[in-house]
Amino acid sequence: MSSSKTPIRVAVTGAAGQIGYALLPRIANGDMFGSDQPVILQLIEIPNDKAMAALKGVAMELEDCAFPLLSDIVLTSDPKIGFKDAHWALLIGSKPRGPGMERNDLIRENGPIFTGQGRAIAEHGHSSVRVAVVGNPCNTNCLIAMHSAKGLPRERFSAMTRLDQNRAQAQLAARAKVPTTSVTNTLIWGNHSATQVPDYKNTRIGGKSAESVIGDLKWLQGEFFSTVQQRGAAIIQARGLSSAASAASALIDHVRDLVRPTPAGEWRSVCVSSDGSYGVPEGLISSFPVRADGKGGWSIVQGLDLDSFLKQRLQATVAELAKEREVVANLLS
Ligand code: NAX
Repeated sequence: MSSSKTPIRVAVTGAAGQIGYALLPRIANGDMFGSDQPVILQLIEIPNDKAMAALKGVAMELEDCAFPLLSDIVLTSDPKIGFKDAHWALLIGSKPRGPGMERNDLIRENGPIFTGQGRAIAEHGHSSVRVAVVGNPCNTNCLIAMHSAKGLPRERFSAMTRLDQNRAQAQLAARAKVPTTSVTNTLIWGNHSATQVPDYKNTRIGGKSAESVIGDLKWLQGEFFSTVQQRGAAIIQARGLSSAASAASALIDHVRDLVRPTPAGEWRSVCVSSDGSYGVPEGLISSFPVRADGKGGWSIVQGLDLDSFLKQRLQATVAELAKEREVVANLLS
């Protein structure tokens, strides 16, 4: 298949990592931007021989797939080159948590990566560039990149809770013994962390509240909550490695659904800069029910009701986000 469309330039950091390996063939196959939309992959890794050799190997495999939509591949460790004219910047690369490292240490270690990348995206990206952050802690890394990308509107930045949404959708479908397609408007609030809040009240099964269809509040507030919150750890336990195929698939969903208009009456879980909705302090990158307009804009769905359990959990996850913001306050000037 050939296409007369101008290629979309997609910059991907951490491209030689696990998620990159599962993600890049799917972008090149048209899963993210459509089956008639050519892409140029601009792959960014750290400047060390091992990482760059691995990146070269990934590029060789992409070539060997002979994807009709893959117009070009750029390999670099220089963010200026990697983000040049990029329409989308997918920030996946970050340092993993080392032995004995606390969450705050990880936040401090990774922060500077996202200041540099935020600046480079603003300076070298396409004037319409949009950014999706996956590298953890993704909400706070996104906050740092957003603050560092001087001149870029806040609306261009998002972080990913789509994997959590998809996990919650699968758990509810299994419990209700329905196909995953019967579970709609699945909603995650707050931080992409163990404090995240899967909302059983506003998520629907067959058009009705999941709470009423499942009919077991104890399960929803107990096992359902902890399964979704701890799913990442359970995958590591089982596989010896963190989620990669499902994370890549979620990122495909995340970007695709920000590009296309959201169907009437629906929303998707996306971490965006808060405007104060639902009591989330202004400026925090928190997961909300989001609708996309298909023209690059989005809005937070208003007026959803939460019960006292969900409200209290939302406060706790937002308090965690506020604390993370304090830890990196020096990077947000
Ligand atoms: P890997 O360790 O397999 O790959 C990370 C890659 O990033 C490595 O190749 C490394 O060299 C590269 N890298 C590190 N710093 C970089 C920099 N400054 N510029 C460019 N590249 C850089 O990790 P992987 O399993 O692919 O996971 C990547 C990130 O996604 C991790 O931070 C992980 O915690 C996070 N995740 C986020 C999820 C989410 O839902 N938001 C879910 C999956 C995943 O856990």
